[in-house]
Amino acid sequence: MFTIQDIHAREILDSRGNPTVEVDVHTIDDSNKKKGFGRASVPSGASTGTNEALELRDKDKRYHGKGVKIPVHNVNNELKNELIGMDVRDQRTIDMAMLELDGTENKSKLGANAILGVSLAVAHAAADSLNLPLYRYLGGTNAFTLPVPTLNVLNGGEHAGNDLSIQEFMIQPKGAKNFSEALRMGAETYHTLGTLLKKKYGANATNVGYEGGYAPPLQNTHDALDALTSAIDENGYEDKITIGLDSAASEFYGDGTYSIDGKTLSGGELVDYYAELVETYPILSIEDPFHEDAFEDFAELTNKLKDTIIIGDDLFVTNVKRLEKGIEMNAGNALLLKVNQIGTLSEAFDAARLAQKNKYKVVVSHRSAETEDTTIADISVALGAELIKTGAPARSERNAKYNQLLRIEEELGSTGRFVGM
Ligand code: 2PG
Ligand code: MG
Repeated sequence: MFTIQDIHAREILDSRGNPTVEVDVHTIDDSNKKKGFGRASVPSGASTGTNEALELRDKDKRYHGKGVKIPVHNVNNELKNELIGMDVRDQRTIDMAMLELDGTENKSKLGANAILGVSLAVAHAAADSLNLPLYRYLGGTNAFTLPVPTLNVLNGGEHAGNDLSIQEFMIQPKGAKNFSEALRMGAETYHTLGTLLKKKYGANATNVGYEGGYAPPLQNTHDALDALTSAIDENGYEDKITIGLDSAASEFYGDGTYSIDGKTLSGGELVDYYAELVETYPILSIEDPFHEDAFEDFAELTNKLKDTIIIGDDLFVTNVKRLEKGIEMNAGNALLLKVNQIGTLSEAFDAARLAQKNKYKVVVSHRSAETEDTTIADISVALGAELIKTGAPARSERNAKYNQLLRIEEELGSTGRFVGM
């Protein structure tokens, strides 16, 4: 038995300069007294879905209300008391015990940030106790694959101080021969894009948004996509790199219509708008093309654009119930997996398995505020996810994940196939 001996949470800062929860889990192997250790920290979103599990904050004077002393206290008291003495390998039992202790639908009593910190740190401690890399501990004896990185090189929406409605313009070097080549192609294109933006719009255009992508002072989606395709073409990658969009459309939706490119569009008109974009540019995927409850519009677009990956983020919130509804209605064909939307590793894996069983692709994702934690890189390999999105190939909280994938690629050698596509 690998017994949980101690659990300790603390408040640290994330990439936006806001507090977040970090958790340490200490174990002991009862047979030989060998110690094990796991640490994880919790990310945070800006364009959060209404149906996400609740991120508990102190709402007092410290950090303008954003302190996390309450969830930290919850880990160091209720959760710790409940879990000490349990076998760290019993991830599901541990996760379910935390759910029971919380007792609410959206983890609002103890905080999803408290629960997730423990859940992820437990997985790390179990892997360490068993002397396994995390992806192998979580992924079992699978033949492992490395996901295509989908790099957010141009930011808009809530993530940037410009007027672009669409939140994320990403590049996907899916034609690379392996992950490291894909990352290189992505980084080269990112730098070319910076040069192009500077030449065309001035040095201010290379300021960056929350996820390290450039945030040029543009207003029109076509201008952003033109800049992106120019950067791709200039590197000779037109047959190898596709484009992914995250509209995060709830953020430009109101009173039944969408405000984009100076126009006001209905859901139906937005379907046609996307169809025209896909016709014009090498777009492989569109995330949250409509607001977070627009299951019907998602279904219509999925049906219309048969070769496009339509990803549900705020729509599904990594929640089995919402994904089941989506599958039933053929709304989207891919799940965005964010561990903090649901709050435990076991539930996030349930959502991923349900997606895979129903031929939905899995896109593992960071949040716009991150830390140096690299758990999602290992999760993407453990699940055999087709894509991982974790920002631009810049800023260390983003590159921490890409760099972890480089290490995993190196370790797997010829047994780690690049998903490509
Ligand atoms: C998204 C995410 C991550 P946020 O919408 O997909 O890019 O943004 O974390 O702000 O919700
Ligand atoms: Mg999104």
